[in-house]
Amino acid sequence: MSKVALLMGSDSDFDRLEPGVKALRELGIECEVRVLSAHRTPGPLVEYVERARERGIRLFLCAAGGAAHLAGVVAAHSDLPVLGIPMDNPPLGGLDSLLSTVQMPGGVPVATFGVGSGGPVNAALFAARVLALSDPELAKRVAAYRSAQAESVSKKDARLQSRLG
Ligand code: RP5
Repeated sequence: MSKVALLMGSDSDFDRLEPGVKALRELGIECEVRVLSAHRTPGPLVEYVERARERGIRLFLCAAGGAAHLAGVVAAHSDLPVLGIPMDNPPLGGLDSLLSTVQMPGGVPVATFGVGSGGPVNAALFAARVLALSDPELAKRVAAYRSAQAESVSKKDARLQSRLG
């Protein structure tokens, strides 16, 4: 079974990443969740990344804040796709993380997601869509997720209409 790895630079990132973990679980995607830092644990990070493919990892989701080098370092040590999630930390609110993650030099790709609550969920859904290209059962679950989301928005619209009279 294909797996993804969700790496974060600190456990202080986890609460904001949990919706992404929830989306992966809802879609039945196995996920290894680890705290591994490009700066604080560079050795264990590289060791983990270099052994990931043989354990069935197919994509990395990498979340970090501030001088966010996690996704870039992972992409430098692996040929697997890397999805970067910039964390919206104080004092700069995530612009620092966004630029550190997105502005990679040519040759070392990191697909970077948005700052804020959409980022972790969208990274999870993007990972699901990539894996679904070669997994028809997952493709059905991805389609069902999108339909359920549309239905939930329609219900919200109906509630708003009745509230407005
Ligand atoms: C980054 O530094 C982490 O990803 C986190 O967003 C930030 C702060 O980490 P802590 O000081 O809270 O451990 O590497």
